[in-house]
Amino acid sequence: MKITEAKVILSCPGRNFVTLKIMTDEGIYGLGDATLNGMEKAVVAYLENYCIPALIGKDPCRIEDIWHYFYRGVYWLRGSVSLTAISAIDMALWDIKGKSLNTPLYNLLGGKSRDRILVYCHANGKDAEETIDKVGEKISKGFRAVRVQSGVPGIEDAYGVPKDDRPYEPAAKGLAHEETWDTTKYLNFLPLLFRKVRDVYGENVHLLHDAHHRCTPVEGARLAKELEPFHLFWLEDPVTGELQESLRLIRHHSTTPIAIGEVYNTIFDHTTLITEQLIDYIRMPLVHGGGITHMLKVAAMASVYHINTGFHGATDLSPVNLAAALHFNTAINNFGIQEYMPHQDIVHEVFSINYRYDDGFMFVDDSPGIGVDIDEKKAAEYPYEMASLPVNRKTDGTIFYW
Ligand code: CS2
Ligand code: MG
Repeated sequence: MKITEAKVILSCPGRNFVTLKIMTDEGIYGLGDATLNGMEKAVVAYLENYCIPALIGKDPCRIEDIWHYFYRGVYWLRGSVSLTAISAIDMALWDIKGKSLNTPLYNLLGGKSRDRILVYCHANGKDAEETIDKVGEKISKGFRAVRVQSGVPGIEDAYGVPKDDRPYEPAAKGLAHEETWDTTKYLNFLPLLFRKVRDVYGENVHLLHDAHHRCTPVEGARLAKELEPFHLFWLEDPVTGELQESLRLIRHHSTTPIAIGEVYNTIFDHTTLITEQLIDYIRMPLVHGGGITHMLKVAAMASVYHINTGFHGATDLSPVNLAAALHFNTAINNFGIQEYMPHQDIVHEVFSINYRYDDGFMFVDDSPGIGVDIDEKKAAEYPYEMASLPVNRKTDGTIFYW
């Protein structure tokens, strides 16, 4: 089999998505998610100008070799843009392989280790009261695990809380708008919030929280310690993961499970975290983490250190990524949990999906390959609209992590 053509489909059904389509001389094609929220056109440019010309003529069955061609074969290693492009190529090649063998992707990864995938949803409100109500709404919909984010008194822009009733989408049209942040107010508020949530709903629901890179190591250690009595399923991104050893301080002070890595893009971002068991869940998703080929290696290394997966699954990762993630989660032993933010209905005008949610779990069907398709004609009806993630400043004006 030979790759004869490949194209990038950039479409904006409610938000921007980048999809790579690789075609072969046997009429089989594969899809890969190449979406990088707020940087979409950088990935498009890299794929169109550098990757696709090099793909033409290659044998799509040589997945491992092609992965290394675009990783080790490229002098300038790593980075979100290049790894998102490699991830899309890898997903598309696995999709082709599954279709050519007429078998679902999970069968190529060792077959089923489970029949249903535990997911967590988002509950967020402008204040503690509204957030607590939202948690109850999600529990009533069968969710066993709920991520709890809330507005914080005295902070204008808390992460993860939409400003209106529309679904939460952090990237706003045009250039980045600026937000302000106050860690002290956040740290003083959060334990009170989780005390209230546990008082109302008890211990029989998994609670998660995303600190979204907003603490210093000692602040992260304080937060993890003060949340210990509320038995979180995980505290996510307590600190920025750039300095892996900064997680040692948090680990030293708390047994609150830690999840990190949605902004990572290779196994090398994790080596200290894994070998020193500084984390409990790996968040790096297929679309930004080198695809199936690389994530198999990351998951295998993590399994030796009792670390499970917990894939990022926000709505700025496309249905192609979500379906591939569900296959991956179906097959590997050290699966932890999958983030599930349902895409808006308009997205399903462009992408036909092969997965469903039911009573706290997700299920992917037995369609060959990944199992998602894209309607290119429909995709063309939603042209790209530039959108940017916010830029964050502390209240004194200092640029900070968003
Ligand atoms: C968040 C994301 O889902 C999460 O855990 O960290 O919503 C993240 O803010 C967005 O994916 C950024 O595009
Ligand atoms: Mg996150």
